[in-house]
Amino acid sequence: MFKGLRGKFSGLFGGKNGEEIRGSEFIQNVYEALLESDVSLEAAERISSALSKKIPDQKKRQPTESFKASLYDTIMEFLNVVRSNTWDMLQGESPFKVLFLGINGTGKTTTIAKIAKFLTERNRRVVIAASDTFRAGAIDQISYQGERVGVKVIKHQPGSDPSAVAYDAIEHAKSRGIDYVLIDTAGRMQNNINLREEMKKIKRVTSPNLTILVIDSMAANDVMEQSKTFSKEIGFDGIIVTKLDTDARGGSILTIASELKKPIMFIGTGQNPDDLIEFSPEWMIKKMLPEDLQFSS
Ligand SMILES: Nc1nc2c(ncn2[C@@H]2O[C@H](COP(=O)(O)OP(=O)(O)OP(=O)(O)O)[C@@H](O)[C@H]2O)c(=O)[nH]1
Ligand SMILES: [Mg+2]
Repeated sequence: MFKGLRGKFSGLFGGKNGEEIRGSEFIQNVYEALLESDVSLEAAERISSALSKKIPDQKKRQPTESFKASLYDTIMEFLNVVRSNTWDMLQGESPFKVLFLGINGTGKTTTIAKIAKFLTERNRRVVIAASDTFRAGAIDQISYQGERVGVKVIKHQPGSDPSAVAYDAIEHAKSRGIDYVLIDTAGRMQNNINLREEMKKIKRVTSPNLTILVIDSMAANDVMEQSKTFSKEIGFDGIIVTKLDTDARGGSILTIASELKKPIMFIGTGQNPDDLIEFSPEWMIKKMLPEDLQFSS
């Protein structure tokens, strides 16, 4: 995880660590390191510009040491924008309804099992709504995931109304004093207007306490525009970034932090129900920066 980003940041001084370089050269190196680590162009520009503000007199040669804390502080500033009080976000009236949205294959269904496990381990009672009635096999998949973590799945026939399934799951939770309803939905391309309308309908019918957008870290840059549209049209409260374990370059978190500005609640680090970590900027920056850059000004 983040090997790419950490490796690029290790090379920031181009072998001149301990010597003197110009501030402008350092900023340029950071900019390139970000782009090579798959940070989007827009985000790389924003981060470099924030860094630039911390480095006066950029033409003057200065010891490399003097630049290190400014990078740490800049990255931390961006990560702080997406800092999440994850547990607080999951508190509210019972049953607390969580709607999971996202484009195809981002990891919604797998993540729901992880969140179900996270909650049951904290002694909360959970039910899952199999509201992806659209994709063949989706109901079997969520049923399997539910079994894996010992959580009941409310389901209807394939092709049935997703909102009706969610409604049933909520009624089930109400009648049995269940704390959380996790609503799985069909993955969809954001350019499909009918499916988008359907998503709005699910949101209207269920009035979720929390709507989570699930983003695949490998595709993060490609889906930024779509995610912004999504944010405008449907709205979401928090983000889960999946597949960080397969993301060697590691720039996606910075892209998301710079462009979406919504709390990142969790990150997914594998295919199993245990592979979930609560997002923390402190944890993240330890992974992103090499050891000799781990200090603040
Ligand atoms: N390595 C890794 N794989 C993951 C992670 N999360 C999900 N996956 C895998 O990604 C694939 C898609 O996951 P799903 O949970 O089916 O994704 P989805 O968003 O529900 O997909 P649709 O319902 O088709 O939109 C599966 O093979 C998962 O095992 C993760 O954090 N790491
Ligand atoms: Mg799914």
